[in-house]
Amino acid sequence: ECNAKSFDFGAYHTLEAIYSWMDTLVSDYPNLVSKMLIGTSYENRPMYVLKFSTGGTKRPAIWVDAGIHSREWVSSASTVWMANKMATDYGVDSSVTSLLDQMDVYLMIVNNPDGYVYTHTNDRMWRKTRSKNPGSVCRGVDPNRNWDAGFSGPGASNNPCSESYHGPHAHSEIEVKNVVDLVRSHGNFKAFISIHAYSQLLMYPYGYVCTSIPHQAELDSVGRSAVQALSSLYGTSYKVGSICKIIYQASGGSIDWSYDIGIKYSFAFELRDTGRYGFLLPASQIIPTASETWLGLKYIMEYVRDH
Ligand code: ING
Ligand code: ZN
Repeated sequence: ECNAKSFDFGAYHTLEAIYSWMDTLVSDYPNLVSKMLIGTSYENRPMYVLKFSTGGTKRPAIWVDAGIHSREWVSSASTVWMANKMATDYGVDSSVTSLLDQMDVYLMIVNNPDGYVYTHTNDRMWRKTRSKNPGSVCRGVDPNRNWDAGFSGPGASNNPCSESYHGPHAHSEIEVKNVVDLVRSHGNFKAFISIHAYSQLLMYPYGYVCTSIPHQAELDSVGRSAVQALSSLYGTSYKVGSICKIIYQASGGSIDWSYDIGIKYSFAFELRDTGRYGFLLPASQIIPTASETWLGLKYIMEYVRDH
């Protein structure tokens, strides 16, 4: 049995351990945190979102997801730490308190639970979902090529055996569809932030084209300030830019979809490192990574609250 105090934030955990820690967080902070079941995965695992709210109905909200790519363990591990940080800071830290007095924050810690389990049991480097592809021996769709934003365009593959297979149609993956339905039915998200690893980047749309978005100047400046806050802790260096210009052209990505449905503050983080350990980032770096990322994320959330 583990409670929030004995949970080791500096270790990587199984899905089961993360899910049971969520229940502890909810029971420790019942007036702040609730657990929403937004659907089930392809292999019928529950998909949970932690909702941080101090009241109201459909307050303006911030969406944060992690673990859409299952091998990017530090993304989910950092988001666990940040969830705990937000819960413990409410009522103590004035910026977290004023944020949660005005807005709701939704944290999805494991967006691809089937893939996450598979990385623990079979293949540490698995990235995609685990759905079956008719007519192919290869399984899985890249859930970050599956959104309805330039779907099946450049930077995605039509080969089911590819790591960047876009799937048979937009939102074919239940893990993507469940998020799309929640975000659309809520209707009041002001920011949509997806957490990946690795490369140390803070990105904004677009990935599906290399042209600039209408809010390029604003998002670039918010991104630069966020990265400045992040770097202030340990000097970790981050680059800021559009997905297409800073990493590669990629169609069907989540933050392009969120931006195109009108969520202006759409960002994606690529956490540590720059390739020395890559996806196999040592557990000793979880808390430092989470702590610095929190400063960048908090900057974005405060900016969104004030604009
Ligand atoms: N990188 C992201 C990927 O899906 C990305 C980069 C982010 C593309 C957002 C499109 C939109 O390829 C990793 N590491 O997964
Ligand atoms: Zn990723």
